[in-house]
Amino acid sequence: MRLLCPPLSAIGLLALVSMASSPLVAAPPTGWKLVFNDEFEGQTLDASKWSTAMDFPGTHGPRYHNEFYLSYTLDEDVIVSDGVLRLRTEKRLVSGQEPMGLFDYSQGLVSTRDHFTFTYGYVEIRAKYPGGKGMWPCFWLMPEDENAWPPEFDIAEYYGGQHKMHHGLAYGSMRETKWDSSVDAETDFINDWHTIGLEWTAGKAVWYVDGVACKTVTADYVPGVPMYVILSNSVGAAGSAASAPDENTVFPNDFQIDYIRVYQPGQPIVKTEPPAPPVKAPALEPTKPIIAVLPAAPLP
Ligand SMILES: [Ca+2]
Repeated sequence: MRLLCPPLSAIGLLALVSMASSPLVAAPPTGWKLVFNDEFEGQTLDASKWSTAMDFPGTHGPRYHNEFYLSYTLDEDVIVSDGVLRLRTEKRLVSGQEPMGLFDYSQGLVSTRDHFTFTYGYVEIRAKYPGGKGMWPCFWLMPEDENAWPPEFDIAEYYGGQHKMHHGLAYGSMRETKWDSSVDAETDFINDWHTIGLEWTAGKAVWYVDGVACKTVTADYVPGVPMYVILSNSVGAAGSAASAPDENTVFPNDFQIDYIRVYQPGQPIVKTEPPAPPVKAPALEPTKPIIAVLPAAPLP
């Protein structure tokens, strides 16, 4: 059952349900069809669905994001076992080739770029996040057109240094990027498994955690372009939103994903333009009242 923003009185009930059973599983909108999924039931990553590197403007290559990160992407940090995708982050000296350089940490990352993109739909993962200062795991969408960023959906981006989950949408332009963001500092994403989803339709996006809508954006800046999925487990640098690791951050650690599923309606979602304003009728020339002037009646 799809749950919308619960009234306060229902939150206690939801908490009881969550404690008493497995995490609530969000369902796609009624009638929507599964168009992409990976249950991670094999022993290796399905190369027909995923790449283990990424690239978009502003990066230094497919295996290193930017100066806000300390981690370099390695294929060996992408592990599939026991029905779960594990994106591992490890503290180790890495001699990078793309770009050249020495890095103090490695990370696992997978991307559907070149394999699967979609415009509008419902995408959901069931996941358990790593915690600790400096950890920066993320479930996000990026535009297929690498020269057209933003948009960017941060469906669930965890700032380990702040103990906060970020749900956000970047829009605007490369020069003037704006963010529509909210933060969840209450839900325990580290010790518990949760379903996290985004329902993305024309002009509207709704973020779900365990089937409960936790953020809604209704705006012209909700994108309508093909986007692809990235799942990553990164290490932040000092000054980043996640901050840098300290001596208490545990390595190695895993961003664990039980599944990813993408659904779309049977009929394509078409963005409809708002109706044109009514044409204002031209003002009529004021007309003079027609007054019949009757001859004065003769006095009796
Ligand atoms: Ca699984």
